[in-house]
Amino acid sequence: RLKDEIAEVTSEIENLGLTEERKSMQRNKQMAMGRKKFNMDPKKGIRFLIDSNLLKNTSDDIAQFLYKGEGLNKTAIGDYLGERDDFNIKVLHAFLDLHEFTDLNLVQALRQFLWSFRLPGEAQKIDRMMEAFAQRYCHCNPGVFQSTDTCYVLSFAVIMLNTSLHNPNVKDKPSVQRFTAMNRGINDGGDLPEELLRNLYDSIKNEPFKIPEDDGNDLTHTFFNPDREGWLLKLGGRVKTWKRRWFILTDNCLYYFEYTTDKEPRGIIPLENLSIREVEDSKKPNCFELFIPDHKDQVIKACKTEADGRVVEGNHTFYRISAPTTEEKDEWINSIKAAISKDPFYEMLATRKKKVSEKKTLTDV
Ligand code: 4IP
Repeated sequence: RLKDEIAEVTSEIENLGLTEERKSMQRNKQMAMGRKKFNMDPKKGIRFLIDSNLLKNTSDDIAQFLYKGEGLNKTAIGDYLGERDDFNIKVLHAFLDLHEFTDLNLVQALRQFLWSFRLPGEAQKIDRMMEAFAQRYCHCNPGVFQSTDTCYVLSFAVIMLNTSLHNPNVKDKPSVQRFTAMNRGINDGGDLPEELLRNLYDSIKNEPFKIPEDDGNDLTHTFFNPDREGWLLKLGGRVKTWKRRWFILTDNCLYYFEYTTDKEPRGIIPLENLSIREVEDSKKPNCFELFIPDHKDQVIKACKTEADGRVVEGNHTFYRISAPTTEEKDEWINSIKAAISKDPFYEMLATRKKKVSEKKTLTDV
């Protein structure tokens, strides 16, 4: 009987081990799925991991997950940390608390920070992230700068210096003298020690910043082309279906993607000759429209990808787009307006036109 009992207990223990093993396999599977989802759409991925009890719904836990970054795409991390939601901002700060900057100079700290995710392209996101960075740096190194603003301004100066020194398109390379002169008076009116600036300059000159997933759309690009990106709903051209798409505004074009990490856009809308206006839609809130002024039936020059992968011309006489909130609608409208009027060709033409009209009035006189 004893033998039987021992056999029974042994098999029970073995089974227990098996179910534990199965459970952990199941967890790993769920985790891998969560990471995949996160890389395609960070918010959905986090939601999934929380719902599967693999992540606690606290800013600290999520920050840890992003900081470890195992299997996570750094563009997706940057996208999540850059969001303007109060909760995301809390995660951003918790994420920075995990960075240890004590006794690092600003360049060393920036190297660490800029390697932990990929900075998004949108100016406001960059602003929030660099502000959080400056706060953390000053907290770890009290007394180095008069204020976090000084740290913020100098961080940008250093990133710009990196671009100027290492981007082959920038012909005029600043000297250390120019760099120190450019940063005069930034320490709340006073000067920073020359040695500090010289060290930062040398460090950048000797070794450029390493940018994660450098696909040509790096910091250099980011800082010369501040733009906007985010989820929007777009109405179809011939078939009027609303699709959630990830939009990126850059180089005077609007690109839309199915997922944040897609390399190929589903569509490209050059903004040249287009105008933008707010519109009411009976089905969707916060709408705006891109259209050709005075040519309401003309098809807008744009390209799109068909279901079978072919790239063809678009069919839109207008692009109707819905933003998630009124604020985002206003921000998109402003950014697109700025992008349209910032077109260098437009500017050139406008100056010429002005010159011509001035000359014209002179001859008229
Ligand atoms: C499609 O509807 C999508 O809305 C497309 O958007 C849109 O292309 C198509 O417009 C529209 O027919 P279904 O998927 O329901 O068929 P997306 O490409 O973002 O998926 P656009 O030009 O808006 O990209 P037409 O014009 O091809 O019908």
